[in-house]
Amino acid sequence: MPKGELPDLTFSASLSRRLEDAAAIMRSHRGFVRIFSHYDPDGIGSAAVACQMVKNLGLGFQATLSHKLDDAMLDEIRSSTPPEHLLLFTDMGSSKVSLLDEFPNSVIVIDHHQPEKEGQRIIHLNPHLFGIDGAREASASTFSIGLAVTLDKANWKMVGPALAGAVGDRQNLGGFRGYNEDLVIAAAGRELVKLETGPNLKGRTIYDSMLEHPEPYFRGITGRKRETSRLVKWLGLEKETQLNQLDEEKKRFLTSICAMRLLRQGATPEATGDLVMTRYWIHDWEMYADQLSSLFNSCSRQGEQGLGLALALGDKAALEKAMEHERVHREFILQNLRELEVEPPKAMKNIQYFKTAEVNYAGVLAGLGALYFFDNSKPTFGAAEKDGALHLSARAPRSLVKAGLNLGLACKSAAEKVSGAGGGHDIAAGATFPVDAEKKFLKELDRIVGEQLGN
Ligand SMILES: [Mn+2]
Repeated sequence: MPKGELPDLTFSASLSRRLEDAAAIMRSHRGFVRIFSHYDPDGIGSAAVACQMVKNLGLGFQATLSHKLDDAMLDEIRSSTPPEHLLLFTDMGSSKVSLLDEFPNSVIVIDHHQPEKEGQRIIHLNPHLFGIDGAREASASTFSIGLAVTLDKANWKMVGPALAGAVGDRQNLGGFRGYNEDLVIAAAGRELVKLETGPNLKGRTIYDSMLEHPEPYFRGITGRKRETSRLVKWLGLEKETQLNQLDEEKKRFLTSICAMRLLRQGATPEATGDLVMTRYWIHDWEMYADQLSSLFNSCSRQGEQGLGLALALGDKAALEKAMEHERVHREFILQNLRELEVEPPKAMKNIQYFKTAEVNYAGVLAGLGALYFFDNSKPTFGAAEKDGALHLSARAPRSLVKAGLNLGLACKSAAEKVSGAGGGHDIAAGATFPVDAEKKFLKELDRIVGEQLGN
């Protein structure tokens, strides 16, 4: 790189050609642009990048975020969009290439899900088509940056929301790799992003992190003002101290104390392992990419993906509102986890089980409890009642899965015994069944889990 020049992304010859094709279509376009994206953090990040690049071209646009792109929605788009409008799909579209190819409009798809095929008429930007692993190395939002900066270097400023999108798709676990890593290195060279390795504390200050954030969860501390103050004082820190104000030695000390506490309270090895990670500080946002991602997520959870998009585009009022949503969400979780400390899940022979009031939170609570302080020797099942049915979420530490546990299969067979339905992964699963079958279901579940674990 010549001196004084800012670092850039470099692309393979074939990707570079495709990006130039897409850029040429966008530059020569004179009409309206309709943007369609997924409603989750990666979809929000991609839509924000798309909106910004279209805006920079001086084009009018409208963005729609939705849960999925099915044939009915495509029909609706086709019949409601004049053929001279440009259609831009992000974080969706790769599974609908055949249908999109039949559209009279110019269509650009930026997606990272397994593509149905490459297509003829549409411009299809999907990492899988260019030898990049779309599951781990590029998300729709980070891949969108490729086109955005091909069009205009000013679009580099959208790299923060893009990284937040990739974090939402969990591509940061173990550090960004491949395409994402190249993007982060270039963004760091442009002083947009700073890489930091340290304890994964999510609050503005260390005190806030310990008091208000359920991850990592410190038994007897998190969610309790007096205890948090005492610990922060004992650590030799002020209430206002921020993580990135600590020197390396203080950071190491803090990390080891956190790790020790987690070990002592019986947290799983994965919880202690996740304590230290590489995080991506976004200068323009004055927050880490994972914090921005979690704000996007709280908007989606509330069904307010439009708010998420406004936030991603830098709207300060949207930021305030999203932070408020997130605070309410965290408080509910903390209150329930504190209660579960006092009244732990009921232990059966091979499983543990608790009930909570909110259907949408049974899985989160089961997951956090299992990770941080429940009995590690049994899988956790959390349930909540809704409309005469029990909705149950199952979580387990990795050690039990290694020992033969398969929660998906266990939930499926136990639910079938009581005319319910269940399934999922070995490590996380769920089931739904009639409320009055609770006892029978649990007995069956306990038996199956015992069998799987050879107890
Ligand atoms: Mn995605």
